[in-house]
Amino acid sequence: MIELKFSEEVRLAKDKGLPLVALESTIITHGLPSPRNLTVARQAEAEVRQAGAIPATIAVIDGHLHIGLSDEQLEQLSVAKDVWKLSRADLAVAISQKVTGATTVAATMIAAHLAGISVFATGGIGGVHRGAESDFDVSADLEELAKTPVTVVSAGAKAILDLPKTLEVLETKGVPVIGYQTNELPAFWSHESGLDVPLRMDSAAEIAAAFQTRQALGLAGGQLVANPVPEADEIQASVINPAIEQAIETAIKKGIKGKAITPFLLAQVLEATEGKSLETNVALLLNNCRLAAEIAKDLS
Ligand code: PSU
Ligand code: MN
Repeated sequence: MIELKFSEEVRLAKDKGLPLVALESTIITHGLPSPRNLTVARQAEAEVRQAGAIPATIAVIDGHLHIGLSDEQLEQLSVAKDVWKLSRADLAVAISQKVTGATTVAATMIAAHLAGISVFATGGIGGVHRGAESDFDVSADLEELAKTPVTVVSAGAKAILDLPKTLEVLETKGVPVIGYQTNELPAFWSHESGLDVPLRMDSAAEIAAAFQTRQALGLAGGQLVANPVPEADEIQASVINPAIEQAIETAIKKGIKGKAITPFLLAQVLEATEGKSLETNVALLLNNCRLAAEIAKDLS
């Protein structure tokens, strides 16, 4: 077995059976600009604690799989260069090659499950990219949701993606997509996608119960919670969509694809909205941290 490096706080929480919430690290290294990334990483942890659970930020540092990072480690990661972006395909390689890597939704789910953590808060999951019918770019996050028993709290899939196709793939893979207090699939920066969310729940307790029932049925995989961005913080779909379309056009012109595409599009949208997309991204992440903590409390 791979040795998991638990932080002191997470180890104590596990010993006492306290509710835990996993947090990813790709958002720190590839999703948000420095130095704001460090502030946000700290805020996300603080939000989980404030809501009564213990945060466990997950990353591979010098080949060690860390479950919970010290503040110094968060700081190091926020300025580190050449950090790998780890999905399911990369996790074992990064550990065996003793490198430093940030975990995406897929890799964070794997690590959380190994660590006995069943709730995870992120911003938006990866999904089916626009144009996937020709380039086949479908995030490994979707397959992971089908395989690994973790409840992932998101603000939907990032609106840079093809949301109808993302929903179809999740349905095919048997992943429950649960709108939290909404019938519409939220679209990350805005609450509006024009798409119906397949399932709806209005309380954290219902989400926790559905997870436990899935386990009791012996069904593999987790669930995706789609928690709309708070209305005060959202960017209207009519404003964000042109910025996204422009960003995608630029990416095509520059030939950007694969692992680089998501960070590139996020950075382009940030520029086009003069930083407003970043504020919205932070607000929805913190909102997801609060809901994840509630679910974790109901599960423990
Ligand atoms: N959501 C954000 N910022 C991010 C990501 C999600 O607000 O940086 C990251 C997540 O780690 C997600 C990854 O798993 O982007 C998806 O990348 P890809 O499309 O290459 O699978
Ligand atoms: Mn991809």
